[in-house]
Amino acid sequence: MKRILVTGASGQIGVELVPYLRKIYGESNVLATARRQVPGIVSEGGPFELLDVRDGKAFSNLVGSFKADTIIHLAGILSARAETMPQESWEINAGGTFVALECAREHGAALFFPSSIAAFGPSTPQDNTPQVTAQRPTTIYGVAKVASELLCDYYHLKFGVDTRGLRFPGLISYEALPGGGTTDYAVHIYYSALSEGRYTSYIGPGTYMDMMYMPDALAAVVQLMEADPSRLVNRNAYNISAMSFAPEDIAASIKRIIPSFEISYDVDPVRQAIAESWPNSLDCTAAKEEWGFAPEYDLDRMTEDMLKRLKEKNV
Ligand code: AKB
Repeated sequence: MKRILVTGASGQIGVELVPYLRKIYGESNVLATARRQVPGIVSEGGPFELLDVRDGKAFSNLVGSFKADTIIHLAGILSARAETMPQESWEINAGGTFVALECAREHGAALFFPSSIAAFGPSTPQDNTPQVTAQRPTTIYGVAKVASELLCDYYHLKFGVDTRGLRFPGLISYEALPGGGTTDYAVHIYYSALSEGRYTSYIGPGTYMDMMYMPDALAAVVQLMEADPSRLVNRNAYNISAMSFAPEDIAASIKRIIPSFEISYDVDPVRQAIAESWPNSLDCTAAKEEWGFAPEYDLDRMTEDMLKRLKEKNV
């Protein structure tokens, strides 16, 4: 990667990935794009352009004028929000990926695609979910992720586009809040622990989902995109996860630092049903063997860092 165009730069991943990439590849070599204005950390540190990923002409013009050799395609609507607007979510999530792939093909660029644990569904084995297994999701977000994984494979096979992807678990970060996801509770809980000393979870006890701290996710994107292509068998997309926990586990981890912290439950049936349709824990062997995936943060280490960083931000 030398000249990188990032879509969805205003989202939870983009807000941190853009500065991370700029540190590695140089400020002027990373073009951040988003549908709306982005926080200063993104817009002031290097080039920024407004872009709706459904607009193929504008997208292609930007890839061409910036001479991008890599597209990091993050733009998308998260799972719970997507259920409230399935048609538009399909256009942005699946349609936007198709446009991004066409731009990659036209300009000879590589493409990174963020798939998700949402690409699995109720008929998938839930524990130690294999890399290659049944993928019949029951959300529009998941359906678009599976379609996009397949499109990425197709563009690689048919046109030789260097497509690579990760199935992200829930991502936890202190820089930007996620919006409209099912795993968002695992971010909100830290904010509430500091501001109110308690948290009411919309996900019920005993509901396990894969998770990862943002620094490990950022490192994984660069590691995968820099990996030797001859070692990449699975490409679209690799299972990755750093931990699997239920709400009571993250609450116990917070209690180690804030002993008075209390969790209660007011389960949201929509997000609970989505969570139950996703795996409990992924098998990440392919990512480890094919490009050396090695996350550093477990639950307690992440909790310590999250609470420290949020305190520094006066949350
Ligand atoms: C969501 O909850 O929608 C996302 C995801 C797991 O893809 N965080």
